[in-house]
Amino acid sequence: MAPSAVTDGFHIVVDALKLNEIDTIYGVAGIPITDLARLAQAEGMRYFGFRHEQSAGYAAGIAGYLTRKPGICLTVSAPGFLNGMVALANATVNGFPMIQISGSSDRAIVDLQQGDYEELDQMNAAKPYTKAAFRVNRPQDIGTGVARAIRAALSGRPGGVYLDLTADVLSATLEADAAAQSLVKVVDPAPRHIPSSESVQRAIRLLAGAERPLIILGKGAAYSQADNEIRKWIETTGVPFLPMSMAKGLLPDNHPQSAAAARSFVLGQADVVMLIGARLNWLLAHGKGPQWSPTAKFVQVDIEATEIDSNRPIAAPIVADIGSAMSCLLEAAKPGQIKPSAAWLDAIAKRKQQNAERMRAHLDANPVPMNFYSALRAIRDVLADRPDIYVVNEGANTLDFGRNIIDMHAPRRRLDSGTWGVMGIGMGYAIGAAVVSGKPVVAIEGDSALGFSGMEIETICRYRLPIVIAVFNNGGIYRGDDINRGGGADPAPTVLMKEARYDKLIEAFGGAGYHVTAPENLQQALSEALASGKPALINCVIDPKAGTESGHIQKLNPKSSLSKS
Ligand code: ADP
Ligand code: TPW
Ligand code: MG
Repeated sequence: MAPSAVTDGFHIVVDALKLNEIDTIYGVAGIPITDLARLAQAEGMRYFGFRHEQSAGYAAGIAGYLTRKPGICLTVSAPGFLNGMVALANATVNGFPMIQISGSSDRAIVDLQQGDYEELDQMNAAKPYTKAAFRVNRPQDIGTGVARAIRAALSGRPGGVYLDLTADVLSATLEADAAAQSLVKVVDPAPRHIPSSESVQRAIRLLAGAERPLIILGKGAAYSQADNEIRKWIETTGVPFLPMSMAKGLLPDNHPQSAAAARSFVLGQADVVMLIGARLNWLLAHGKGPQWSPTAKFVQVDIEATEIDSNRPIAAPIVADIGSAMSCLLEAAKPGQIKPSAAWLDAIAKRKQQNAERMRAHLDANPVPMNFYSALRAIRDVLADRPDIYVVNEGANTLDFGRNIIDMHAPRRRLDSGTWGVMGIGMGYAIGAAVVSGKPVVAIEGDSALGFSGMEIETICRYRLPIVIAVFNNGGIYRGDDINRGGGADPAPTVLMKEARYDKLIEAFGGAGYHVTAPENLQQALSEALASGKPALINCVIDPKAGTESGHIQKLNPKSSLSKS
C-alpha cells in the first residue's frame, strides 16, 4: 500500500485562510512563523512585511474595517506578539474585525516558566484586550481555530481576535485527507440582525413627535456599508445629520442636510437624537453635560445590545444591523410622518452660515509661517476633485483641524486616530488602505504622530505604494515653542526638532521628498506627488506657535501650577 500523503500545520493554516477567502497577511517574520509567511506567499496570498508589528496590526485592522473581512496580522512569539497587541486592542475598541495570529513557544516549558526562547503565556495575556482568544494545540484543530476566530471577529460588533499557534502545531504533520476534512468554511459569519417591529415603531413615534431631530452617524454606520439605505433614510425624513469623524463622507460633507458646521448648536438644541452606529462615549461628552440638552431623548441603532443605556437612558433602542434597521424604518415610516420643524432647519442654516464665514476668514489668511488653516486649505483644494483618495489623519491640532477642514465626499475614505485617540496608526492605516483599495492615500500627520510609525516609510517604498505623507512640522507635540521650566539646556517635554527634514527620510528609500514653507508650494508638491503615483513625503513647515495644547480636548488635560502661570 502506498503511504498516504502528509501535510503539516503550516500548510493547514494557509489552506484554512484561503478556504475562507482571506488573501492578505500583514506581519513581521521570525521564529516560528517565517515559513508560514513564505508558504502563504508561495500559495498566492499577499504578504506585507513590516518593520514593527504594531504597524502591521494597524494595517490589518483598517483592512478589516474597509473590507468587512478580518485583517490578518502575523507575529512572532512574546515581544512580537506584544508589539502587535496594541493594534489588536485598538481594533477591539474601534470595532474593526482583525485576527492576530501569533506563533508561540513550547507550552510545557511556558507553563512551568522554565525560560523558553521568547516565553510568554500569550493567549492569557491577550484575553483582556480582545473580543476572543483561542489557542490551537493539535494540527487537526487548526481549521476549527481559524473558523472560530473569523466568526468571533466578524459577528455582532466586530473586534480583535487572538489566535495562538504553537510552534509544535505548525510543524506537526497530519495525513492530507484528514487535514482537508478538518477545514471549516465559515457560513454567514455576520448574519443580518433584523430589528423587532416594536422597536422600529417606537423609534418612529419618538422621531415623529420631534421638532428638532438630529441624526448622528458613527463609524459603525460607515462599517455597515448600508450607504444607500442610510442616505435614503436621511433624505426622506429630512432630518439634519452630524457625521462622527470616520463617518464623514457617508453622505458628502457639502450635503445640504449636514449640520457639521453647526455641531455645538445642534447637540445643544436637538430634542430627539438618533444615533446610528455611534457610541455616546467621550467623543460625544457621554451624551451629558453642558453640550447637550438635558431633556433630549435618544433613538439608538446598534448591533450590540449592551451598548444601549451605557451613558444616558435610551428611549428607543433598535438592536439590529444597520442595513436591516434602515430598511425596516424606511418601510414602516409613513410619508411626512417625521418632519423637522422649519424653524429648526432655518436656525441650523443660519448657524452654519455664520460659522462658515468665520472659518473662511481663517482659511483665506496667508500667515508666514504657515499655520494649520492655510496648510490644510492647500491640501483641501487638491483633494476637492479626488473623492476616491483615502485620507489618514493623526496628531492633535493636525487631527482636529484636519477633520474640520478636509471635506469628505465618499464613504469610508477618512481614517484617523479613532476611539482611543491613538498616535501611531498613520503608516499602518495608510498601507492597509492602499493595499485593499489600490487607490492613493494622503496621510496628514503631526510631526510627533509620524514618529510612532515613521520607519514604515521604508515599507511604503519597498512595496511602491501610492502614499503621500504630509508632515505638519510645528516642532513638537501640540506646539514647538515650549521651554524647559527648570531653565536647563534639555528641550521641554513637548518639543521636537523644528529643523527636522522629514523629507530626507523618504529620500533614503528612493521616494520623493519635498520641503515646503508656503501653501502654494504645498499644493503643487501634493499635486505632483499624487500624479506620480509614487511614495512621497512633504515636510510642511508650520508655525511652532500655531497649535493649542491637546488640540480640541484641552478640557481633558489636568494641569499643574506650571501651566497656570
Ligand atoms: P464613532 O466613534 O464614529 O462615534 P463608535 O465606534 O463609537 O463610532 O460606534 C460604532 C458603533 O456601531 C458600535 O457601538 C458598534 O457596536 C456599532 N456597529 C458596528 N457595526 C454595526 C452594524 N453593522 N450594525 C449596527 N451597529 C454596528
Ligand atoms: C500611543 C498622547 C496625543 S496627541 C500627541 C501625543 C503624543 C501628538 C501631538 O503632536 P503632533 O500634532 O502629532 O505633532 P500637533 O499638530 O498637535 O503638533 N501615545 C499614544 N497616543 C497618544 N494619544 C499619546 C501618546 C498624544
Ligand atoms: Mg506637532
